[in-house]
Amino acid sequence: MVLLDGKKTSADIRKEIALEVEELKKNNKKAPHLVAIIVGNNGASITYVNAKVKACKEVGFESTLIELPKEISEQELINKINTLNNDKFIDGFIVQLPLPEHINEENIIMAINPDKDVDGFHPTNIGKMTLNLPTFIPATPFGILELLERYKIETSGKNVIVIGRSNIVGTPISILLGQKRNVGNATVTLTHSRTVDLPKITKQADIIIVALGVPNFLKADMVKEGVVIVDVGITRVEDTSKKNRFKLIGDVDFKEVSQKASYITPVPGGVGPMTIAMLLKNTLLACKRK
Ligand code: BQF
Repeated sequence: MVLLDGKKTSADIRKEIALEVEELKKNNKKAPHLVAIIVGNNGASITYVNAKVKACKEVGFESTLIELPKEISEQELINKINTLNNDKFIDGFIVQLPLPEHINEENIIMAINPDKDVDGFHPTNIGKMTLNLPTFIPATPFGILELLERYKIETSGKNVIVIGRSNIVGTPISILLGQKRNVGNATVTLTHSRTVDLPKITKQADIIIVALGVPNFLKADMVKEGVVIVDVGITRVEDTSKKNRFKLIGDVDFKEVSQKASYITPVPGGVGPMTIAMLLKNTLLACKRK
């Protein structure tokens, strides 16, 4: 079994980006500038957004964190987004999800200028992605493609099973891996809560991508020998022995499944760090496109 080491791979990518930023600066060009908006004080969201700001610093990007109160109205948030849309010093921005109940996420995503939508969540960008046109690929699926590429895992002609149909992971990765592209040309099956006899399907898979949010969901008796496993799950559970009081649990029963897998991502240190690295890649791309 080979570990798909997202921690190391993402560090390699950050180093590559840092070199490109140095080049930009040498040529008297501005460093990429990412803005992150966070609404309210959800603990996990704060951790994620801080990780993104820290990663920006590390590669030499400008970054700005905009913290807004949880009571902010949808219209006020849209006004803030419009200011960022029109600010020529900002290359890209993200609105950290999830948002408070009273704000409609769809309306917020649609307010973002697609050219600054480095999360790649705007319908225009999802449409472009689906048509295999140049765009911002959502960071988590982008990170999965990059991880498979760097470990030289063949996807062409392979049987890929995706578990979970979210807009952010399951749906886009199933579209991407079926496309005619470098890491692609797979035969993809997208499974979800209405899927009948999931183990029968997963046992046929060469590659399984699990993005469900159910800790330890995928068990050894659901997979075949030699399978490639990508675990996107990251459920935070309290752990008083940890200095940050939390541990992360994946959707895959790693102890069991790693015995049968040829390649497998760990949690933490698998897809998570790749997500952050690919957000940086999209921000660099947004800057270069201008
Ligand atoms: C790691 C996210 C659910 C909902 C909204 C490194 C991250 C996670 C894990 C991280 C995630 C998950 C992010 C690890 C960003 C990934 O070492 O395993 C980094 O920061 N992520 C997010 O911004 O919003 C989410 C998951």
